[in-house]
Amino acid sequence: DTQYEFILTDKPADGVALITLNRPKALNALSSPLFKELNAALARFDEDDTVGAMVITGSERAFAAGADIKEMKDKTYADVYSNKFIENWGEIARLRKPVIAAVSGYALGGGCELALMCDIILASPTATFGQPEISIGVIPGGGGTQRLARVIGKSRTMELTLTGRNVSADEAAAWGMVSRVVPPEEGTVVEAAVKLAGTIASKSRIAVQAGKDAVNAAYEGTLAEGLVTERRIFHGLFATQDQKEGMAAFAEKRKPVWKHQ
Ligand code: CO8
Repeated sequence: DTQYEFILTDKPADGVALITLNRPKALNALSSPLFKELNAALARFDEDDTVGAMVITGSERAFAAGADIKEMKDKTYADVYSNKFIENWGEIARLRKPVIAAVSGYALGGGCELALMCDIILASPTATFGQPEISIGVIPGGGGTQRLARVIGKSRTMELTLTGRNVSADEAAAWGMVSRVVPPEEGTVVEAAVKLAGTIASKSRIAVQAGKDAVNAAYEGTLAEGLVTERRIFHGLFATQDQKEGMAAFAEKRKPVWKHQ
């Protein structure tokens, strides 16, 4: 895609958009210009009716080795505070469509946080996660302490945040940080993520969006609030054509034809 300098975009399968972080020499360090392009591409695909799910990946060596330390090193408190540095990097978490992180190699610091902002994380056996910020005199700033604590608990999050040690793909899977490690015989982690995205894209878009909203309610609020939210969204889907079609197709023993409304 000629309109971007630091990412590549593609539509590798029906209903699937793929964004590849492309600063290989810097191990995909997340600079402001890179994130601007990433947000723009994600927003474009979120609006694109031919896309049902998105995949973000990096290179084999690095998903992303963190925010760009060389860009950050001379910034002052006034710079980062008044310019709301990295605030709009969280826009990924507000997209309507599901985003899958396909992680190979280093997912460190902001790279780990970027993966955690996605809805599903698939890991290659080489994936390495960590929040090494403590070793450069700071702490995670893109949700690492918050999202990790919800996903892997306080004790593990404290250990990672306070020591900066890395976690292997298998350990991340055992902790529930990633949905699974893709074994080599299944192909690359990107291929597996594109396949998974294709499966999601083959469902009713409106039901998928509702499912994402409902799961996010579990992640963000209390159980009581979440149960109410889920039931309201479930009830709401009875106003859609896809609920009528999906249930009619089941009763008639045929495949549903989604209208996505
Ligand atoms: N920033 C800038 N450049 C980087 C970064 C980075 N985070 N990581 C790697 N690079 C560059 C290196 O400087 C090097 O460039 P050059 O060839 O010009 O010297 C090139 O990438 C290759 O890296 P290495 O030579 O270091 O490769 P190694 O295989 O020896 O080591 C490591 C790989 C272990 C990943 C190592 O590069 C490393 O430790 N990187 C830094 C990891 C880190 O500390 N990350 C956290 C950064 S702070 C942060 O992310 C704050 C988050 C803010 C919120 C973001 C929300 C999304």
